Amino acid sequence: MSKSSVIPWEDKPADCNDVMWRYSNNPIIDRYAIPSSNSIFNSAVVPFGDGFAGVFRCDNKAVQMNIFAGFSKDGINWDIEHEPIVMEAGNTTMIESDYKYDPRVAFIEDRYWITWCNGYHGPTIGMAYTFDFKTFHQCENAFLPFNRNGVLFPEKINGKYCMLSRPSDNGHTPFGDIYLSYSPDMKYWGEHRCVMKTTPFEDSAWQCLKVGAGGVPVKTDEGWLMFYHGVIKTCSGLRYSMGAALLDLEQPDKVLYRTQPYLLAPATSYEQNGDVPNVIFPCASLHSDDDKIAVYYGAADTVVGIAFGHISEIIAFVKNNSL
Ligand code: BMA
Repeated sequence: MSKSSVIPWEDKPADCNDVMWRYSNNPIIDRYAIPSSNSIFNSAVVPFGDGFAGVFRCDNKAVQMNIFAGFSKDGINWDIEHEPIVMEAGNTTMIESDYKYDPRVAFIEDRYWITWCNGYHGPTIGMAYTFDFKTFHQCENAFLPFNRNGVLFPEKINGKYCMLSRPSDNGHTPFGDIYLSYSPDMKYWGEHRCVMKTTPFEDSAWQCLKVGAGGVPVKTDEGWLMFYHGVIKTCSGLRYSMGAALLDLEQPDKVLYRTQPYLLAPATSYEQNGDVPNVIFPCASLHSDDDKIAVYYGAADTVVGIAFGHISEIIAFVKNNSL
């Protein structure tokens, strides 16, 4: 993701002992922000023009899942289109999609690439590019079903495009590890490598059932900073929290460090209550050139929130609290 110097920001509250903290006006996007929506959550934003653009997961009142473009001057107040994105043909003539959800957006070279969970005989990774967030060109799905959480790196590594993903099943998958795949052309994906698996329950239970990549990894001197979600199965259902890992810059399937404690777990009313309680699901971040980062996350499958941190402090935390 390209850098933006003015990102949403709020200083850490004096009484906060954690490395990341929530925006005091969370949630920033209400579930009914557009007329058709039942919920707006797991969504992605990027710097665009003199402000920001985004792709939003809006489930409608029939609870059909689709993705919508949106624009913002400040990254906090968003105008989301009232109609879902309509795709034109990209590198394929086949544009099949029973549903679309959980988008990510990566600016690579000259355009914005959107990846999402695409309904094609079950969930897999859909791909499209846009230059302007008005016209979108849908490309071949990256993988066979079933797969979710496809997240592109913002640049080629060793001459190839790279994507994280999480092979899954057709339902509420009871497993999930993060893999990496390479492509010469954004169409054919291979050289699949395992990056990161779930943890033993006794080591770090919040991430013992499944893990999945969050937003586009952020390049730092210490490695690719990748936020991710981790899931535990509790007596009353699944609980989704956020952690972070540092991946090797040249060989990103190599995990250098990875959080044992979470960075953010459901604790506020909008994270604990909603259509799916107890979910923090990061899908994007904005970072500045002065060490600030704002992570955008879906809360309780209902609304969107932001959490802030200083990149250097997050890196130190990941290194000092690594599994
Ligand atoms: C996952 C996906 C996400 C959702 C999460 C919690 O399997 O469906 O979109 O946020 O479950 O319900």
